[in-house]
Amino acid sequence: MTRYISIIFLFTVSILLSQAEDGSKLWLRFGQTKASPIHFTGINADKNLFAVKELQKAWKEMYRKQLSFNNSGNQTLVIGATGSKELQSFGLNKNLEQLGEEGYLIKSFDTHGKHQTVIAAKGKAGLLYGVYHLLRLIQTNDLPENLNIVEKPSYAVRILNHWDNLDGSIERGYAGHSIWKWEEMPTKISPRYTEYARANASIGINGSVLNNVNASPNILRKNYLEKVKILAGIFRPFHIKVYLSINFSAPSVIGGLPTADPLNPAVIKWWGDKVNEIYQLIPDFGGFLVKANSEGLPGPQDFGRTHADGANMLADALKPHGGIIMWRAFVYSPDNDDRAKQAYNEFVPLDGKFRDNVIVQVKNGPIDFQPREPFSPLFGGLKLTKIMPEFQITQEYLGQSNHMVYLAPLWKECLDSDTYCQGKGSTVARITDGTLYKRELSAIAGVANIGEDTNWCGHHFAQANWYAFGRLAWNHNLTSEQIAGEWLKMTFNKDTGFVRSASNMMIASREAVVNYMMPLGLHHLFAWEHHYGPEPWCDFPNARPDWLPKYYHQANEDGIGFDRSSHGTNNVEQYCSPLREMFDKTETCPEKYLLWFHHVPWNYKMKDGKTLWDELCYLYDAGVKDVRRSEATWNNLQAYVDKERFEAVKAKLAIQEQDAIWWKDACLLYFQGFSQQPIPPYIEAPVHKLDDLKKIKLNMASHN
Ligand code: GCW
Repeated sequence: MTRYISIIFLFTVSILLSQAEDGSKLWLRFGQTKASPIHFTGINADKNLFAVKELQKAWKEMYRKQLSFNNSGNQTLVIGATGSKELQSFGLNKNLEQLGEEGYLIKSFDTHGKHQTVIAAKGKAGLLYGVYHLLRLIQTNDLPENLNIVEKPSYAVRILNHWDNLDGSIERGYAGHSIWKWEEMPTKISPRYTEYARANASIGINGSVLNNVNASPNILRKNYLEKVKILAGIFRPFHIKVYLSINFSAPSVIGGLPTADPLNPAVIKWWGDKVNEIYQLIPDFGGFLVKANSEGLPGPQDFGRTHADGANMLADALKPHGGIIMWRAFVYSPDNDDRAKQAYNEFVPLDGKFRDNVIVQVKNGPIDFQPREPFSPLFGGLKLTKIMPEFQITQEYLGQSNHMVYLAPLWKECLDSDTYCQGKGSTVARITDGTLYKRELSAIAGVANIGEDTNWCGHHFAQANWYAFGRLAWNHNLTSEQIAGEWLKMTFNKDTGFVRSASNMMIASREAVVNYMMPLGLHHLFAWEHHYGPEPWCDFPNARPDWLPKYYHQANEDGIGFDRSSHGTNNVEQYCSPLREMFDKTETCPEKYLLWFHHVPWNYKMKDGKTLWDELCYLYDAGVKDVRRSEATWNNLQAYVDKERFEAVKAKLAIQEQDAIWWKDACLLYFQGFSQQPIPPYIEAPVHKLDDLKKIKLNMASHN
């Protein structure tokens, strides 16, 4: 009897557990959300199409049954590619041709008393994306009676960069270990590989670089390539290609050659053979991502060659197979003057020297994924070379997996920036998406925030950043609000009031982190090792000067900020007119970049009449208040969110509030030592003592 009861008990517990809202399903909670009424009487499509299988899988989760293959009802869903019998009567072939391999149409037709909804595309990839689009409309309750959707991606390559090491650790990963279980393959294949692919495909991501840019040469060994092949096979139906980061010295480290000189014939042959070996295993392999001569990694300059020599040698090996090289421009050295200028100085002289299957991958800002940076002057600076933005989805410098920071506004700020380099309207988006220079190959990368945590990203709201990256890569004209709205409806709740409040909270979160960490263009004030908390005072003997905060804030008795104007390092000159002139003068420089480009006296008058010091105090304080506002908003939304996720987010917001206060107190108390001015009475007085804050040593070992 007791045994019987405990079985019932276990059964009940397992049902409850399987329904627990742990975030594991991301935005694909087909079974969890209240599905809108069924719109279709049946489906007319080839059962064997992967897109159709994906639709049916989701359908079953939503409605507990599949959509019947039946064309006789009056509300049919038709899915078909160019030339298929299902599409014959709709005359869409011409329109589809213009949408390329990945574009699609979703269109309603009323004929002979029948209302038909057609998902049509040139090929399988487009159909898959069309299906996910339709599912999203159902999930968000946004499916109108008549549809006329035409979609085509902004970027050809929409790719995640995993900084995952072969030992399972993740550089700057804050959601547990890597999801790639290299040791287990091929014996054990984690179900997460498929879930990962589905989640990515559902938002339009079509590429994945599996390993860290600080790459182990071992990834190119046969035993690893066999495992990469397994992942490629799982991703293939989802239209996701695999790419690898390579180590430039692989020919010597694993190939036994005496050199890795890109112009050496034996090295060229080694790479050619290696690339052939890869394509034998993975015929649709995407290509390589390369970090070379950067932060101590090997590269062509070790042999007196240029970045172009290195990139082109690899590009030539990949070219016959259709592969590409994404060559990172993240280069800087402590011996040069201003770090913000170095990538431009290195790469602009090479403009036009890269093969056509090379894209130079550039971080959004010239330094390193700070809460706010102006766009990198390489966007606009490189005219004859393909260039792609690299965004950081993982929050290395933005509170990691503890802070809720919605990143779409940060990325949009970069994409929407006008470089003016081919006149007005030369935005970063248009330069990189291929429209300005009429290029077919275009790409955008995001450094993934994915790990083996149950909810994938560490913080439930960090899922929104993975989602937003994919959606913006697909369509950079979407607004941050639209994306937040979609994500909230699918992930949490469709209630209009809930979506409005939660979306406002998300949108405000980016400016909040700028305020409580590094307002007015301040940057690189974070702690040396973990990059989590503040350490503007950080200094020790023999440290690389360009890795120390004081290199960047330059605070002294006169003022604060880095003079990059024409009186300083003249970094402003790397920007095109009229930005160059605008950034050059304190009066015309946007205040959000003031201390990025200028060293400004403490008593400088800001536009609102405050002194710089008072403004700084005001903004740090505003950041803390913003976080408190988010906490209040979240508490008000309790009724709309399941207990598990509500509590988890609430607990993280409490940490964020404490951290915001920590940042504010640390920065203001430290800078006060230079400004020698009181903290104005209208802001909250510091609760910490500077000496105590200086003693904080975090044990963040698990984070890196
Ligand atoms: O910001 C730095 C990070 C490194 C990273 C590097 C890069 C992968 O702290 O961890 O290395 O950027 O982008 O290459």
